[in-house]
Amino acid sequence: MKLTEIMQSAYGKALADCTNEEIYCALLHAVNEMAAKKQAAPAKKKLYYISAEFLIGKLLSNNLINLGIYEDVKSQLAAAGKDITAIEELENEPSLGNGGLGRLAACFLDSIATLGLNGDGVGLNYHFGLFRQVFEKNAQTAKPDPWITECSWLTRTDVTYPVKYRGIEVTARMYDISVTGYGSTTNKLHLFDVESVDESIVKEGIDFDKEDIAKNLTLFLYPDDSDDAGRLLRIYQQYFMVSCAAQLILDEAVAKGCKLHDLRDYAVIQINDTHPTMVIPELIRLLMERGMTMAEAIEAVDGCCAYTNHTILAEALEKWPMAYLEKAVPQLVPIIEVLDNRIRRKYDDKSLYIIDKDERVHMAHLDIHYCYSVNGVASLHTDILKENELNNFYEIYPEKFNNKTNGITFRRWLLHSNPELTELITSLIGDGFKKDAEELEKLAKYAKDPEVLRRLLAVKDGKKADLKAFLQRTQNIVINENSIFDIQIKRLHEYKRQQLNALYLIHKYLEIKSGKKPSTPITAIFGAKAAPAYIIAQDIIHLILCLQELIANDPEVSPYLNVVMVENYNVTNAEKLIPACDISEQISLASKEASGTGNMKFMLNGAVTLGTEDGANVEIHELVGDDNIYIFGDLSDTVVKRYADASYCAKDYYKKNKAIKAAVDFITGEKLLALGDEERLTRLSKELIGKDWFMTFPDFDDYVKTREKAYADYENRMEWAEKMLMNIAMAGYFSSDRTIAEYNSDIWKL
Ligand code: 26V
Repeated sequence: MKLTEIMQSAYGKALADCTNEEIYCALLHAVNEMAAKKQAAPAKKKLYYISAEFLIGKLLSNNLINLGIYEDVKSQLAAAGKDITAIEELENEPSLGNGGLGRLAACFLDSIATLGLNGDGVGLNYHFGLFRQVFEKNAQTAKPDPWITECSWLTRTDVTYPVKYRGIEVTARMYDISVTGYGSTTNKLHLFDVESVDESIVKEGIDFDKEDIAKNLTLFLYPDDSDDAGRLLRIYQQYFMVSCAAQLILDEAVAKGCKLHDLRDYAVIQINDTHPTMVIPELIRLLMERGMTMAEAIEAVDGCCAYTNHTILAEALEKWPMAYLEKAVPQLVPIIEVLDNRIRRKYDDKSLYIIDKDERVHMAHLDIHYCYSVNGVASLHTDILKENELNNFYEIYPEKFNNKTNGITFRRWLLHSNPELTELITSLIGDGFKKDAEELEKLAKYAKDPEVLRRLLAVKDGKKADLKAFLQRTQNIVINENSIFDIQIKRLHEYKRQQLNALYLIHKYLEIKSGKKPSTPITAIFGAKAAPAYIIAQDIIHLILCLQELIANDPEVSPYLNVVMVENYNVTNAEKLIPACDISEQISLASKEASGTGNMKFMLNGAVTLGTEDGANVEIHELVGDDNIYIFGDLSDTVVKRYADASYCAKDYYKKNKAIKAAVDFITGEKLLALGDEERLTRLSKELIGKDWFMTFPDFDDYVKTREKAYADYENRMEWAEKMLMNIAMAGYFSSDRTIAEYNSDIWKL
């Protein structure tokens, strides 16, 4: 790629005279052209990864890296006095996902393309991604986050489909984003949009008219589903997505000679969580439109679909009232009834039915009965599905259940976000690990090499200084780069237990006040968005922001402890935070976090995990061994039992444990009340003492003890560096290339 020529022909100017905006736009087009040339010839069988979320993050540098031209472009820009990072910053992040599930889908697309597999993503072209978080008066407010600009990675295609609802029909158009594989072929992410969408109906904040489907269908990711109109809109969105996907799948299959009875030889559909579940009845409906009987259509769809479960939390499992489906998509209702009747005729057990006694459709049940594969996302999670949550289904379909431990793409989470560490690794073991991540294990032989360990610490120090500069520049926050960076970044949810971290920080604050000072200062960093309707989650953010203010203004404490809540946590921030981390907080209540993927990103960047035996932490623990991780807390069996016999009483712990009582009382003590909102702080304190549904108190003492041990160990820099190195060396297993290779060999068989 010759940038001078590209700019000359695009703008008739020398590269040095072009604005960063012009360069960004020209690079985008050049990358798209290069990517298009790498499209593979269509193969017979194709994977369709359908997902309501693809949290792809910024694309420019990712694509430059995958096309193998990042360094070249960077130096051509530098020669003309241009800084590639300034150009990268012009790109809006497409936040088309809520968190782990959407980010996983993005990592998977990267690996599917990298492995040269014939598979595309299918989703929705939300005009506003997840809300932009702004802190006002120590509380979260939500603003719309538009991302589509004139110069966009989206390419408008000629593909359009009609989508019918009760009373209205809309036209869908397909937009494509190229997915570049690392040194490999290019695939596609197909995002469907409604032609009649109207951004002008967005009112205050993220409020909009939820009734006007033709105008609002693709405006927002996951609109607030706390009211009926919101939930109904979600059904309209899901049906729009799967109807488009199903029409695309059938068209592409027929174009390749498929006779429809043999659909399974042409298409495999991965259903990412239950959001795309309606693709099953929709495919059946479309096949009937094309002349099949219902029995034939059900038979044809059999063997096409596979389902991934991403949570055991009951409140997160979708159950749509039949009345809603009647209102929005009546054409699916008779099909779902037939699918349910087939199950009722076969089994007595009501817990297996698709439609329950309250006339609600259990989307996960539909998936499990009519998919040929059901997978969990980490080994503990899959075991819990099999033994507890979905045990009745496992008994009848043991052959369907399988585990696919999640993974992350090393191109974004190492090569792009941490080039300094990438270079160090390459200088030691060569660059084979970029394609075969397990080669990282070769690093283990340097575990006792003081020179290597010193270089590793120097890389970490550099990334900490980078983060400091980033936070100062973008958020006006100043942190001490010589402190321990202890980081918890993820969606705010009670089960993830940011409140446990906050209780520790109060405990530490009280200790420092009483004269017990840490040897090395600590910076506790949070990043988290809370669903706008999730009140307690908002209260926890409020508590953390109040603690941040209290400590920042206390000269007795702030030299030793600081709390920082990063505003608007997103993929772009994560890319800066993760490489700078010393201690990775993965403290969910055991059994509740299906996998986690942040834990893997931190490990890969040489952070040491402080965590519970939950999700993929269990597998990290197995890989690195006891010496290179800090594990605390009750095991999932204990937790599951405690829920089953309802034996947990938070108040007993509060009364008996002085440290817990002191920390909880502090929430409603005069210091925080002087800064914060009494209603919020009181509600949170009551919730903890009266309920503590995610059992922070039973794990509190062990958490404090283990966190102190980690801080004490940090003092021995060489021993700590060895832990860092061993984490990096064992991270290869968590490459999404490995995960995708497993999906392909066990499920897709492309
Ligand atoms: C959704 C909801 C929505 C309603 C209120 C409560 C609630 C709780 C959790 C969820 C999450 C649903 C699915 C999800 O995002 N799962 C995440 O998937 C990641 C990728 O597999 C995995 O790493 C995370 O552990 C898992 O939480």
